[in-house]
Amino acid sequence: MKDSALVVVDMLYDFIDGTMACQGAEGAIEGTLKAIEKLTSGTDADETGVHSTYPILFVRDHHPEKHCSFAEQGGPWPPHCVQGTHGADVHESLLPYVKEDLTFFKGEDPAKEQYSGFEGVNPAGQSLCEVLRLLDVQNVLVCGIATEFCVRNTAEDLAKNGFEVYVLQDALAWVDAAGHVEALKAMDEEGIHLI
Ligand code: VGL
Ligand code: ZN
Repeated sequence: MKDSALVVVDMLYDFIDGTMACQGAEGAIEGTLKAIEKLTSGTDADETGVHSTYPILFVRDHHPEKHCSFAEQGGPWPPHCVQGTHGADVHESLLPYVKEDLTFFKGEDPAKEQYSGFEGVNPAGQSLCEVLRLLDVQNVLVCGIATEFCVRNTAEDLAKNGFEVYVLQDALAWVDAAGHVEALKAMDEEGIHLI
C-alpha cells in the first residue's frame, strides 16, 4: 500500500503483563511483528536494518503520578504507564522499530483523560496528525491495546480527519472480550476497515 503508515498504540508493559494486563496481549505482539515483517519486506532497509519507506509510529500512554485516570484520583483505572517506570515502556520486541521522532506521548496532562493517540505529541512537540500529514500518509494501519479505548479512539479520530483507516484485527488486545467485539462492530459501521 502506497502512502501508508502503521500506528502502534500502547504496546506497553502495563497493558501487556502489568497493572492493566489486557487479554490477547501476547497475540497482539506477535500479530504486530508479523504485520511489520510483511509491510516492510521488499523495500530498502536503512542502516539499522529496518525498512524505512514504511513509517511506523508509536503511541505511548504516559501519565504523571497522580493522573485523573487513576482510581485514587477518582478515575476508572489502576495506576498505569507512569512516566519513567517500566510499565510505561514499549515491549522490547518492538524496540528495533521505534524512532524517537515517530513516538507520540499522550495522557501527560494530569487533569485530562486522553485515550486517542491522534493528538499525542513527539519530543519535538509535533502531533501524530501533523506528522502523518508531513509524511503524506493517506492510509493508516492501526494495531495495539486496548481495542475498546485507545485503539478505537485513535482509529476514529484518524477517520474523522480524512485518513483511510485499517485496523489489524490479529494485532489487538482488550480489557473485556465483549467490549472488544462491540468496538470492532462500531468501527466497521463507521467505515473503518477491519483487516
Ligand atoms: C488505555 C485505559 C487507560 C488504552 C489507556 O491504552 O486503551 N486504556 N489508559
Ligand atoms: Zn492511561
